[in-house]
Order: sequence, then structure tokens, then C-alpha cells
Amino acid sequence: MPEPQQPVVPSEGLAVLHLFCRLRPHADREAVTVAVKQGGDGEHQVVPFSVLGHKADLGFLAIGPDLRQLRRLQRDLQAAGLEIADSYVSLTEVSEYAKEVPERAKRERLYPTLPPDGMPALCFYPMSKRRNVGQNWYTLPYDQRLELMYDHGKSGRAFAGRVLQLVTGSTGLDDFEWAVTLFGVHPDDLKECVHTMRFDAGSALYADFGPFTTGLVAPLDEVLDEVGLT
Ligand code: FEC
Repeated sequence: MPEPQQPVVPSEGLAVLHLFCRLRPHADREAVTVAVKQGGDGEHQVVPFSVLGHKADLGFLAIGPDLRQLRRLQRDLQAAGLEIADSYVSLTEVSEYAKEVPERAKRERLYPTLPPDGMPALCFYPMSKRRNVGQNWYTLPYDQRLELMYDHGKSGRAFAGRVLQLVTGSTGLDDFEWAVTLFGVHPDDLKECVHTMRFDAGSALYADFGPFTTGLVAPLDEVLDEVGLT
């Protein structure tokens, strides 16, 4: 018998896999249900959501310590008849500008419990900070970046209770530098939050955004009903 493969875990925090899927004609509801159940094994959480628009039918935010477990979820969903239309890989992190935040908040950044209650509206997009000539985030002195991120955090905190943000790092792992997942009470909470934060100097001058996807978070059965997988 071959040795079972060793888990691949970050030294701190959790791995995050966003999967955006399309239903193939032979998709099997029971097999999708088993895949999600096995994927969320206690240490790992799988948050299902239906997707509006043409980019996908449904999605899964899978988060946990072992990248191999996340990969198995991807395999099992594909075997159940879902096609991966898009995906994103990232890791939870405490920003280098969040050294002063309380330990409890830092732990929540590294080990979040998802999905938040009463926040069914979801949007996902990747983003990076610019490295243009004359507009390069990475050549700014640390104190200036800290000040910009402090203002960013201040404008973000105005959305407490309406928006929960999950900003996970993907430098070296995927095409952009962060994955941004926002959970909102109402869809316009998401829109207002992103709009407001675009005026933060740190975003207005230095942020580049990838494509946005909007979803509706619900228990798996409801998501599967919503996308018509009977
Ligand atoms: O270099 C880095 O480490 C920067 C990582 C970073 C990105 C980022 C992007 C967005 N955030 C958005 C929403 C919020 C809301 C809150 C909030 C707070 C912070 C803090 C840090 C931080 N954010 Fe951020 N954000 C990044 C980093 N952000 C640091 C303050 C410390 C902390 O809370 O961890 C308020 C959260 C709360 O207190 O409940 C809301 C949104 C984006 C993407 C759009 C944009 O940048 O304009 C939305 C990257």
C-alpha cells in the first residue's frame, strides 16, 4: 500500500480555495452533496453559493489547513459533474499594517468562521497594488503605506455589521495579490462598501481590481435547488 500523502499546510493561517463551477449535463446532486460533506470535515469549511450571471452557476469557498483536502474537494466536485469555470487560491493572513489590532481580531483574520450569519449577499474579486512608474505601492516608505492602510481600515469599519470582509493573500500563488470576499446583509451594502473604499487614497491611487463575481450564500440544498440541480 502506498503511504498516504502528507498534508500540505501553511505555517500560520488557513488555505483558501474559491471554486466557480458550471453544471454539466450529467451532474449528480447526491455526489455533489457527498463531496461537500467530505470536504468540510470539521477543520475545513465549505461555503456554497449560487452565482448570478454567465460566469458560473454556483461556487464554493473552501477554507482549511490542508491544501490536499481542498484539492480533493475540487476532484470530487469535478467527478460529480461540475466543471470548474474559474478558481482562486489564497491564504489567510494578518496584514503587515495590522500589528496594532487586538489579538482576538488577528486570530479571526487567520482562522475565520464562515459564513457570517445574516449576510447572504457575496461578492468576490481579486486585487493587486500597483507597481507603475511613479505610482508604485512597493516603493513607498512603510510609514506612508501604514498611514494609507490606517485610513482604509477606518473607512472599512464604518461597514461593521453590514459587511464582513475576508481579504486573503495570494502573492506568488495566483494571478493577483489578494482575494477579496465580501459578505453583505444586502447587495447594496457590498456596492456601497466597494464604492466608498475606492476613495481611500490607498485604493484610488494604488489598487487594480480583477473581475467581480456576485453570489448568494445558502445551505447546500438551497443552492442546488436554486441552480436547478434536482
Ligand atoms: O498590504 C496589505 O496587507 C493590504 C491588504 C488589504 C487589502 C484590503 C482590501 C480591501 N479591504 C476591504 C474592506 C475592509 C473593511 C475593513 C478593512 C480593514 C483593513 C485593515 C487592513 C486591511 N483592511 Fe481592507 N484590505 C487590506 C488590509 N478592510 C490592514 C485594518 C486592520 C484589520 O481590520 O485587519 C474593516 C474591517 C473591520 O474592522 O471589521 C470592511 C475591501 C477591500 C478591497 C477594495 C479596496 O481596497 O478598495 C472592500 C488588499
